[in-house]
Amino acid sequence: MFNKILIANRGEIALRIVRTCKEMGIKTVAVYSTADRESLHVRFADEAVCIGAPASADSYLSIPRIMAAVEITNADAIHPGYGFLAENADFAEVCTEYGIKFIGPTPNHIRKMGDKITAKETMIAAGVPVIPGSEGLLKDVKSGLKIAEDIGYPVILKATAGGGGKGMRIVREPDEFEDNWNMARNEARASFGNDGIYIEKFIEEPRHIEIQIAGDQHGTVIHLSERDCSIQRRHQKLVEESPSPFMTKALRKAMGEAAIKAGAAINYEGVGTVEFLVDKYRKFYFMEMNTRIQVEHTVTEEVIDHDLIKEQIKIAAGEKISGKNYIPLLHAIECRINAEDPNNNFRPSPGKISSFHSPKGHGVRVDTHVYAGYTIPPYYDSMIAKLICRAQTREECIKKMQRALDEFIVEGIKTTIPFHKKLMRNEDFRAGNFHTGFINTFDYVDEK
Ligand code: MV4
Repeated sequence: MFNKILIANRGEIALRIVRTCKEMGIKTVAVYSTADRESLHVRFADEAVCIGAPASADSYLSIPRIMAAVEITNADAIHPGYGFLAENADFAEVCTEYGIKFIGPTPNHIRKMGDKITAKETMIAAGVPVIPGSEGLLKDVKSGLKIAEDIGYPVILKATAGGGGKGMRIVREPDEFEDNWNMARNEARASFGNDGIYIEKFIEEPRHIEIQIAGDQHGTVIHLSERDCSIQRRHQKLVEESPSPFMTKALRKAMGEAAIKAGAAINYEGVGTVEFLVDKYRKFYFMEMNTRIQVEHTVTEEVIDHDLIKEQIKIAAGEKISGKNYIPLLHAIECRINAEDPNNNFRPSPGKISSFHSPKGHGVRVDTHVYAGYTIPPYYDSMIAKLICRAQTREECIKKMQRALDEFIVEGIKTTIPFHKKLMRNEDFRAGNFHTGFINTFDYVDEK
């Protein structure tokens, strides 16, 4: 087992990792930018090293600065958290060259899944269902039009370097093809420096359901059930839950098996997530694989009663996983509390938190690095806390979430708490009747 883990991240996830390390008897090193001196991840780690200026490029994204912190603290492993360098294959490679264990998959796994066309080809070879579309990149408008004709409109153009919706265009008829093709290419080139585009049948009103998997260094891959992440706004998840209200026993079995196939095909090491689109007929299609721990891993932890960060660390240290798959024992929902103004297009609302009271009680979990008197810096993402509730049933879980949201007091800044209160009262949400377009039809206006 590791002696000392350096956490190459900030905020709630850095604190989340510190907590598990403490429980495992592993020493921790926090790194922080000058904007993050007062964050709880810095306070609770055994050691802390300032690695630079607030801008991510000068601190949390700077490989040389992080490796310097590893060297002076003598850490033997790095946990990258999510975001920043978590899916940077070059960083994982540098770690290996330094003899430092990167807690996550190999550089090869990261590269394979980071390029969407390569990921899709790998899934086809593994026998995982994928969305009908082009084989590989589109060569030109003419061949694109031909494929669109074959698979039938509407179609969607996607950037192979993409993710998060950038470089994505829906095309509803042949007349619109060329303009959308040009826009997708330009956006992809500007965002990723790679204008490779592929085409797929557009799935109408899908659900986003993802399967958590884990693979060890001995070839075992398991799944840990699903999360429904259909409640998103502009490709930012707002609410996640497990089990999915759309799930059936048969669908979970089929999706679980497909996710295991996906992981086994690449000999996956670490925890990862296989994302699927599920249509209204419960047909499911591989979309992407995330090779990191995700923000919403907590809902899985709550429903299967397992610490996923601990699993990551044990896998990285070479331990075997049991080989058994997991099904949800309870229901859990996570609401992301962001420093954003939901009345103002979710505009970021950084600043000083004048008062902060976190909900408590049975079945309520709050993961956060903030507190009363803390100033949210404007440089990073706006998530300041995750509120996770769990109960025996979805109905009880929603009631508990409503109670917990009512108890959650954050003053001095705007937050997404009122948005979540309204969502929890929505009839369609309560009935489990929603898809990825739900938020576009849910118009949030303030309570008062
Ligand atoms: C799709 C799709 C419909 N059909 N692909 C959005 C982000 C990117 N990772 C893939 N995305 C989508 N791909 C086909 N063939 C609809 C989306 C999509 C979406 C997916 C998951 C969660 C939210 C979404 C919101 C809009 C569009």
